[in-house]
Amino acid sequence: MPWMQGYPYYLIMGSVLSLYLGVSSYKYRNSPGRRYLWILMLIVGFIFAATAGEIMSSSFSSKLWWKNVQQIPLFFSNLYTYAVIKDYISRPARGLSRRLSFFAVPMVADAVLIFTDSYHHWMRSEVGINTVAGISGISVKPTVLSMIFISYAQLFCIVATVLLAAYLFRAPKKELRRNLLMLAGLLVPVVAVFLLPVLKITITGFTAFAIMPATLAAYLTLYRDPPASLNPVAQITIFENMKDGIILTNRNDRIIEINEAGELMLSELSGQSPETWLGRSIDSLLETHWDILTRYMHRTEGDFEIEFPRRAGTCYGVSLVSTDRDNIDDSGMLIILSDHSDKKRYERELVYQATVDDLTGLFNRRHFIQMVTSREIPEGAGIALLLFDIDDFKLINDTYGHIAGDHALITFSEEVQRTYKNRGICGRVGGEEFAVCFFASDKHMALEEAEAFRAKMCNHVVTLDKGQMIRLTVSIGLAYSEQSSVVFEDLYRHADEALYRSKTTGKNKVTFGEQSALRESVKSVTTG
Ligand code: GH3
Ligand code: MG
Ligand code: MG
Repeated sequence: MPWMQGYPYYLIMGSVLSLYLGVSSYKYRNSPGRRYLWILMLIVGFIFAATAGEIMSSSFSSKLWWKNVQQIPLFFSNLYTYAVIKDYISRPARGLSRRLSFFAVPMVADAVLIFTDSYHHWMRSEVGINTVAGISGISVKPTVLSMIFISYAQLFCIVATVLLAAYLFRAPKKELRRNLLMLAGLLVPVVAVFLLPVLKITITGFTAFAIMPATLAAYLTLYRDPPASLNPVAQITIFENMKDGIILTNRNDRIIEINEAGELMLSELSGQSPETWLGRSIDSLLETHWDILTRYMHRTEGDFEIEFPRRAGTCYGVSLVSTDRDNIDDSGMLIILSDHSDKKRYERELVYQATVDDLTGLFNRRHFIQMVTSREIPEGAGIALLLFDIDDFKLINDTYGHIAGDHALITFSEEVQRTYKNRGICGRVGGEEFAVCFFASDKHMALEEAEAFRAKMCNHVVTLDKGQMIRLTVSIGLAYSEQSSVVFEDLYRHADEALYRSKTTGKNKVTFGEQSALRESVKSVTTG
């Protein structure tokens, strides 16, 4: 048989291939379901190598030495076939490695007995040379003890086959093809054990070739079949269950990957709901969202937020990541959408709480000051600050109760708010003290405005809870400045001093506060 002349080389090729597969699958040694395959492949590699050594050696003693060496991986190949299958079908297989070391004890004993056989002959009753088709290897007649050891080892391979066959029925349907492939691979060495003697195939090292299909099938199914490989399975599960929408586009802006959340969010964004967005162009969707479109088209990476004019309160966070940073022109984009609506609502709530007085709805003192100091004074105008305090408010509380007092403060504040809605900034700066800031062309205008406000407020009727109607008067301190560089604290101090003067000089009046003109005050007619 001419093809037989290359036999040792086939063995060496088999060895190199198995060793390569073993080394390349070493990196998965910690993944459940794949922890033992790399060992099995290295073992098969050693079987091939030792067989090649046996055939290629010329002396009987070195042939015998290689033969003995070959027995060790041969025995362990059965044990690790079992380990691979057990780990694959019942991951994580707890305590498996401890069980394996226990199962390996007889195999170690077997190897020791084989190596020392020339002294005791417990394992082999006859040792000779067998030459078939020009291939000469060691032939042995095993003793009963040796047969027991061999059967013990082969039992693991048979158990693995049975376990895998039983697993076929409970495994997910989508795994059927690869499980069948693996089972077919496994059946080769199992059947070969029984078939080779029947067919009288006695070529040395043939068993190594019988194990090869099993390891190749396992390699192909566990490492090369993408749905079978653990990492992609985990990735798909994570991908599909993510709350964030993940959308991947290619260089032609077509959606090539999208998860379920992504489908929903794109429909929400666009107002269209196709069966799937997969394969569709992203352009038409983004036309209605220029903020995303411009960044997307320029492949600009970054995070930003978009709000929906159509649905108040809905806010999405958008992250854009280029899929090929080195070659932007040919790059697709990864778009990650996250629903920020709750976060946004919470933020607004916090901002509201931090800036608005919860009783009256006016700005609180801190925010009022912040708003006033950040405001630019327009050309040709000055800034006026009204500080006012309700007169004898304690009396309201004492007469009608604190709740009625609160109610009075609320309705009073609504009137202030209404009066300065589009022309001033209003704040509650103390218990029953308020401030209004507005622009006026000169101090006389400001004074007129303050006086008009005082008059308005004392004419305003506050209706209390139980129907009682009262009028409140206010004492006002006014400060005015035309200098854009005016320091707010100075303005406030002048207004406060003026308010104090209003209070101490009869209440229900406006006093103009200015260093040079502190004495200037406007006496008003007391009403109410
Ligand atoms: P004056 O004309 O000198 O300003 O007299 P007044 O009674 O208004 O002044 P005073 O500062 O002595 O009293 C202010 C009162 O305002 C005392 C306090 O109980 C009341 N007050 C402050 N904040 C609130 C509030 O939020 N609700 C109610 N109901 N009363 C308040
Ligand atoms: Mg008061
Ligand atoms: Mg007061």
